[in-house]
Amino acid sequence: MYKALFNRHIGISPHSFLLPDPVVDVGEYGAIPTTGLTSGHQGCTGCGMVTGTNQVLRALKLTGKHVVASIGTGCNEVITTQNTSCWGDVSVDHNNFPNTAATLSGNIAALKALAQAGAVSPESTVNIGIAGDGGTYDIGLQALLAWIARGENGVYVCLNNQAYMNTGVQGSGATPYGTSTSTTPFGKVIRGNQRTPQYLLDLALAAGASYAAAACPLWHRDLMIKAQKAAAIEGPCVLEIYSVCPEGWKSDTDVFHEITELALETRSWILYEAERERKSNTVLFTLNYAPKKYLPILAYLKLQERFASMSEFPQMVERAQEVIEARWSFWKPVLEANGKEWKEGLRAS
Ligand SMILES: Cc1ncc(C[n+]2csc(CCOP(=O)(O)OP(=O)(O)O)c2C)c(N)n1
Ligand code: SF4
Ligand SMILES: [Mg+2]
Repeated sequence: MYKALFNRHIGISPHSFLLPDPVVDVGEYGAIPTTGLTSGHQGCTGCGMVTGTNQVLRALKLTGKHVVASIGTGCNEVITTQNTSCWGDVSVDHNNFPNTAATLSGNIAALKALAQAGAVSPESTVNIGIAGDGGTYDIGLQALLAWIARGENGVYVCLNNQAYMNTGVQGSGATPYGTSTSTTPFGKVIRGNQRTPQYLLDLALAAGASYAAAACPLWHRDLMIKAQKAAAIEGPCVLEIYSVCPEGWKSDTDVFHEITELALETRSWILYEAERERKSNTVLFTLNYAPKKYLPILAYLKLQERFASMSEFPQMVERAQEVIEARWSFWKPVLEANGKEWKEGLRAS
């Protein structure tokens, strides 16, 4: 196990104690001189993972390196490769559903061999793997943990839309408690998903990741800083991106912004990063955003049909709130150190 330390400062920073120089901060409204996916993708209107992928690619290209991506089966791959590739100048391989981290590893090995042969400079490329939550939390977890254990340099991106969307909304290890999915339907006897979600970044840090961070496309500046840090920090780095999915969440296509804000204000999604100092095996945790409103979870559930039936059962809403409070309690030392009010036992509605 590692020793956990907290950064007293709450907020976004392009600095990392693991890097000699800050990464590029694109600012609030700055023009970004790089490109993401090219036109022609088939994502649904309001799909969060298209924006997330664009921001990752644009951020990585800011480093001036060539991006080599292993993309796992799932919506992100299907919507970008059906008719024609939307990956532009990114070198892409589409791998099997469980294999993203294994093929990422293969690309890293290939690059090493090319560098030894003098064909490329090892610094000229950044290797990434991109997969959904089903491909990461469930079927691809073994490959991911093994890749982290090997300690290779690269970035693993999980586009988390909290279910297997591409094949009809089956529940995954990242599906929230109470969600109605096709494998966890909301019925009279069993009411939606009875399990609470696992947390990828906990698993990645336990396995030895150098850097682990949670981001969302609404906060593009934070996301792009984190992607660059993940590319620059030595060793395996994991970035998890909150990915709104109107199709699977049964939400309107134009409330991307509102849903994400509610996720942050209810603390359903926490923006944070963790950097590991290997010699002392210490992990420094930084909270990047403390909610202004501390809204109850019910506010988040209301905009999404997938939670509609659950909202009618107060004891389930209470349970969902407890899950959030338990997770949020980790940050208590930082909030107290900043003189912020600690909202113990917030009511669920
Ligand atoms: C070995 C294997 N099992 C099942 C499938 C079918 N399959 C393709 S995509 C997918 C769901 C992907 O879910 P997730 O990784 O969460 O990505 P999302 O579509 O939600 O973005 C499944 C089950 C497959 N391609 N390969
Ligand atoms: S089903 Fe969801 S994740 Fe897939 S393309 Fe549509 S909105 Fe995006
Ligand atoms: Mg998914």
